[in-house]
Amino acid sequence: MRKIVFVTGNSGKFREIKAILEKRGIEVLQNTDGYPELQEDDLEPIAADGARLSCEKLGLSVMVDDSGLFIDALNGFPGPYSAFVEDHLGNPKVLKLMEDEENRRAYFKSVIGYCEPGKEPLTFTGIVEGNIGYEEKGKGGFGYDPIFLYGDRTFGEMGDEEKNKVSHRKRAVDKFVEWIDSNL
Ligand code: ITT
Repeated sequence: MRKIVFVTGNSGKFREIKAILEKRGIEVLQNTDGYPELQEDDLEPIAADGARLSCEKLGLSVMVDDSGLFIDALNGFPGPYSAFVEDHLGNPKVLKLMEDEENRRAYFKSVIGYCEPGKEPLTFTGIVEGNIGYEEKGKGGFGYDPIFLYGDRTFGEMGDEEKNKVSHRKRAVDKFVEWIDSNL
């Protein structure tokens, strides 16, 4: 079985990627060393840089996932600051910011960065569109899942199996696997 090291401290991301890649015959090993994140508006350079730094440090081929929630009415906030906002404000305060907004549109984006020793990093992007709910619903998933409506249910109400069929992360992983299948 092919193996890949995934550098992340986020157990929700790890659980999802592991389940998605296992179905494609790839075993995922978690490394929690972390890496300093670039401050950028786009996730692609953050993921590429994180993959390159981790690869150089570990001397191994590695993947990372940089992701975030982009809310239309808040001009894309929290976007690249999603982890900080989730940790310091949490879903109730994000809902509060959205209280008077009729435009509930939002999307999740996941960028997988992959780097092999001595090579330039590659990125694979996945997006899923949805809406911000008016209250938290569901106990599944992690992070913003209880406030992200996909159709009439939140990702938090769906559970991993169902979320992993349509999520931004699944869409990014599909592109990554396509690349693996034709290049490795
Ligand atoms: P690593 O960098 O160690 O992988 P992190 O949690 O710091 O973990 P990010 O910098 O990519 O990762 O932050 C992304 C944040 O966006 C994450 O902490 C969640 O709050 C949120 N997020 C990303 N994907 C999500 C998803 O599928 N469901 C809910 N929230 C998500």
